[in-house]
Order: sequence, then structure tokens, then C-alpha cells
Amino acid sequence: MLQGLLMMSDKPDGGGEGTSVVVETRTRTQRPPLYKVLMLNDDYTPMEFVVHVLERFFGMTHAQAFEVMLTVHKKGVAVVGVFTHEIAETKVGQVMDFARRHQHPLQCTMEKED
Ligand code: TYC
Repeated sequence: MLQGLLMMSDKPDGGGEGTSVVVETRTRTQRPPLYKVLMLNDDYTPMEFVVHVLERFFGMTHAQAFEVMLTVHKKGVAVVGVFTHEIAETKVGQVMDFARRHQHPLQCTMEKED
């Protein structure tokens, strides 16, 4: 947010003690770039594990998670969330870590939104 402070003079020569005037300027809040987090299908990760991942790391209800898991299973890939770069990176790391610890080949990636 930008806000200007304009110093104005009430004297003809522009000198002397200035009068402070707070000027409202146009506020343009920049939106950060967003990243899609994608879940990839594979032949080995159990369906229930993927459902659990979607509930645990993406805040989905069981019904939502089951639906998204089935979309990945049928189509090969699905967007499971859209986040800022740092949050998306964290989610991908959490999923990959959790899958590896359970010895499942589940893959999760991120991609910049257009
Ligand atoms: N295809 C897996 C199976 O049949 C299930 C699965 C769904 C795996 C989604 C990964 O991202 C995934 N057990």
C-alpha cells in the first residue's frame, strides 16, 4: 500500500514552515503468483491412502477426497489445490515425505497457474 505525504507551503516564496497534507493515493494490492498442486496416478498406491492424504494435507472431507482420488485414478492427474509458491512447496513436500515413509510411489507436483 502506498500513501503519500505532500509538503505544501502557504508562503509565496515557498519557504518557511511547511504545512503537511496527507494525500490519499490509489491503493493497488498485488496478488502473488499461484501454483496448482497436482496429484498423479500410479498402479500401486492404495486408494484409501490417497483419500487419507487428501483429507490430511488438503482439508477435504472424506467424500470430497474420495471423489478427487477417483478423478486422479481415472484421468491420471488432478489439481488438488491452488496455493502461493511457499505453501504449494510445503504441501508437495509433506505428501512426498508421507508417501515415501509409507513406501508408496505416490507422486505430487506443482505447476504455475497461467
Ligand atoms: N490407481 C491406484 C490404485 O488403483 C489408486 C490411486 C489413485 C493412486 C490416485 C494414486 O494419485 C493416486 N490402487
